[in-house]
Amino acid sequence: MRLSRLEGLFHDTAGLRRLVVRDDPVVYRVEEPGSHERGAALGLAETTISPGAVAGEFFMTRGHMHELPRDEVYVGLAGAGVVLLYDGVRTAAHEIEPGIAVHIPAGCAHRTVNVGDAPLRFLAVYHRDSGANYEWVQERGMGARVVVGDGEPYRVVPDADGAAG
Ligand code: M6P
Ligand code: ZN
Repeated sequence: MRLSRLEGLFHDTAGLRRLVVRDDPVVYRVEEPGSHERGAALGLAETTISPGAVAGEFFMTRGHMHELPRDEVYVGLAGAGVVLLYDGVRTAAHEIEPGIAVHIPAGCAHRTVNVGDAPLRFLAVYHRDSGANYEWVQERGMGARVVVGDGEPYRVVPDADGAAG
């Protein structure tokens, strides 16, 4: 997923466009080993998010809400990240790192953010019939943004409007 396809999700659209003009970096990749196994109820996806930021807002996935009430589990493989969960009212932020699992309850939109200076890799175990609603997040945001910290590794700041600035 190149940065140009994430326009509207980062707060600073002008800052995003400057990076896109320069080299349109790959923000993340998703590989789905065995995703076409016949009859499988569970799917596996491995996502790698590059280190980086747009005007101080760390690189992240698009984020989605499941179409059906389905939960999901992430397990950290490498690097340091934050998983944002948003039910439309409250945002929760869970750290993800190697060997740490994060449970995503049904009914929570989810987005993963790389807060480190190395690639963040994690495994997702999901119900193959979940479906992904990206418009839900595009319209509402995630209720919070993860930005470069002031003396801390990162800060989770409330996002009042959800939309790009
Ligand atoms: C995880 C899973 C995948 C998802 C990927 C990237 O691996 O949740 O289903 O595709 O993260 O997230 P998104 O689809 O929101 O860009
Ligand atoms: Zn999902």
